[in-house]
Amino acid sequence: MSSVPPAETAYDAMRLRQWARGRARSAGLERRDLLRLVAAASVAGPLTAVAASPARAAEPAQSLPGVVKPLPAEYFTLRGTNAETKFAALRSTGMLTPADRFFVRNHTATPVLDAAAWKLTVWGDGLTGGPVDFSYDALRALPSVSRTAFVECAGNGRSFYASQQGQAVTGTAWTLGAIGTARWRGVRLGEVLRRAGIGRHAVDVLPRGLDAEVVTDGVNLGRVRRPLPVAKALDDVLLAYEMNGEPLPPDHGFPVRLIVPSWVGIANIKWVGDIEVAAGPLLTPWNTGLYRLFGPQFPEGGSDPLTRQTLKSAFELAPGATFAVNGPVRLTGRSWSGGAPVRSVEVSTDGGARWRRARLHDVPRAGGWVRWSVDWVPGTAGPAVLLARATDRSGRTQPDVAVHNTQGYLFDAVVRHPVTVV
Ligand SMILES: Nc1nc2c(c(=O)[nH]1)N[C@H]1C(S)=C(S)[C@@H](COP(=O)(O)O)O[C@H]1N2
Ligand SMILES: [Mo]
Repeated sequence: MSSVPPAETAYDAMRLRQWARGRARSAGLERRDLLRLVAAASVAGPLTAVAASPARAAEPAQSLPGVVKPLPAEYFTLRGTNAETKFAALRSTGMLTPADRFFVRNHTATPVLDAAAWKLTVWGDGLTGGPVDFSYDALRALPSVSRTAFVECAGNGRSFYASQQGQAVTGTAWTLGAIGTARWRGVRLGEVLRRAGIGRHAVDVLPRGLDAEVVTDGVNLGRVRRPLPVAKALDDVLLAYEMNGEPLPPDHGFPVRLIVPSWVGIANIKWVGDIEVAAGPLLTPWNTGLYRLFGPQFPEGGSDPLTRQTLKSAFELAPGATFAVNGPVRLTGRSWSGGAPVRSVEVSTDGGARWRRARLHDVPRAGGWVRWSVDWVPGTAGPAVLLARATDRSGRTQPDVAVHNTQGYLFDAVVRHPVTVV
C-alpha cells in the first residue's frame, strides 16, 4: 500500500496555523483547556512508575478491573489500566500475535458492547448530505479486505529514556511489549466514507470511541478521538471487525475498530461509535497536547502530530535470563518499522563491541515485523549485555541514543538487554 503523502507534514503545519488564526475547530473541548494541555505537555513531569513491577509468577490469576480477558503473569506485565506483553511470551508465536497475548492499552476501561444494538454514525459538514448510519450487519455485508499490521503504542519503549538515558518522561513506563501484530479483516474506511457521501471539501476525519470520557488533572478531555487527515483516511485504513480470523475481542475494540497501518497506536481507535467528517481542520487533546514531541529540541507548541511509528528491535527473552556457559543457544527476536521496511538486523552479545548479522525469518514489510535469530555460545560466566539493532531500507539504523521528548514517545535507540551466564 502507498506510504504517507509527503504533503502531510505541511498539511499538519497548516492545520495548526489555521488554529492559531481561529479557523480550526476544537472538537469538543474549550480552547483554553487545549492551550493548557499543550503548555503542560512541554514540561517534563515526574516519572511515573518506571521501576519494573516485581515478578508475580506466584500469583495464579492476574487481572485488571477494566480489562475483560485474563492477563496471566506468563504473558503480561500490568501497568495502570494497561497490560504489556512479555516479549519472552512471543517466542513461541508466529508472525501473528494471538489475542490472548496481545497488549492492551486502555485510557479508561473496556466497554462491553452488543453488536446488534451497535451502529456507526458518519456525520459532519465534510459530507455532501446528512448523517448516515451503518449497522454491524450492514458493515459486514460490504466488500472486505484483510491485512497484517502491527498496532504499537507511541510510548512503547518509553521506560528506556529513564533507565538508559537518565531522562525524565511522563506516561506509562512500557518496556518493548506495547506492540502486537494481527491479521485484521474489515471494510476500507474509504469505502464507508464514500458511501456516506464524503465531499471533495472534506479535510479531517475524526473517529471516536464508545469507552468512557477521559478525565485528567480535573479536565474532562471527552471520549478518545484523534483526527486523521483525509489523505490517510482514504488510503489504507480499515474499519476492522475481525482479528486473526475471529470477531474482535472486547478488549481490542469489539465490535469495530480502526486499523491505521504504520501509524501510532492512538490512531487505531477502538469501539468506534461515530466518525465526524469535517470541512475544516480539527483539534482534540490527542493531536495537540498529546502525541506530539515536546522539549528543547522541538518547536514551542510541539512537533507536528505524530504519524508513523519508528524503528525498533527486541529479544524474545526475559530481562535477566540466564544461560549455561559453553551451552549453545539460539537467540531470537523481532524488528519492526513504521517507515521503510527493515533491511537487516545485527546482534551483539558483548555489550556492543562486536556485531554480527542475524538471520531473517520473514520477508520484511512496512507496518509489520520480521523475526530473526542468531546462534550463541556464551564463553565466560558472569553478566552480559545483548543488543539488537535494525537498519531499514532507507538506510536508517537504530541510534545509540533516542532524542528526548517530555512524554517519551518514539523511543528508537538500541536497547541493552541484561543476561547472566552461569
Ligand atoms: N476508544 C479507544 N481507542 C483506543 C484507545 C483507548 O483507550 N480508547 N487506546 C489507543 C492506544 S493509546 C493504543 S496504543 C491502542 C492499543 O490497542 P490494543 O489495546 O488493541 O492493543 O488503541 C488505541 N485506541
Ligand atoms: Mo498508545
